[in-house]
Amino acid sequence: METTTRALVTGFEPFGDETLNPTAQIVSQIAACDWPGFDLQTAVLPVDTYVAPTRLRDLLARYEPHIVLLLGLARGRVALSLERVAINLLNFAGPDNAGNRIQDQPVIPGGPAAYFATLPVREIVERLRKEGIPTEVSYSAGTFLCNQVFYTALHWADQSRLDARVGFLHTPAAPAQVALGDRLAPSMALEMMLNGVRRILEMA
Ligand code: PCA
Repeated sequence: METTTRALVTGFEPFGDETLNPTAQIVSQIAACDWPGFDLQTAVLPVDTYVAPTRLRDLLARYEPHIVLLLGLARGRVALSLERVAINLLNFAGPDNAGNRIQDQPVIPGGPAAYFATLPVREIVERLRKEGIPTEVSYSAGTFLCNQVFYTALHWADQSRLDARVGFLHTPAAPAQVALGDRLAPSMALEMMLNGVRRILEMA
């Protein structure tokens, strides 16, 4: 019998003073690829602390994915960073795109302090590095939108008992966004980031 793996991959729109978000580009390229054996859904989430989790919960409820891979930009990271843990804390350094500033609030009131990623993080990171893609395990997804949607998805997986594999990948900036801007930062070619995401989905 043929089995299909339902996978949800999300990225984010640009935020703060970023002119682009490579994760939105990765998601649109992933959506355009052929995925034999996968039923793949993609979305680009708004950087809005109220709208993003609502949109994500809708997608999760509608598709009941087996794999959830959330992507976000983390300018300054030197490699693809696969996050190990999501914490139940929102504490923004600046406003989100709707102007919301949140300090010391839980993602889910009454939820556990943290959830661990349910992807095989260590194995994936080691494999990607062997394949020539700079990748690291990260132990903090921050306290902004990325951590918020990661926690939201892990909470959903825990509550729904669907045994979904949920992970979050932070990416460095794309070369174009640092080359043309005033602030230099490490960057990675979009093509390589795309390959990394593809391999993570295959391994998940
Ligand atoms: N990165 C931000 C939110 C959106 C994004 O791409 C973060 O790391 O929280």
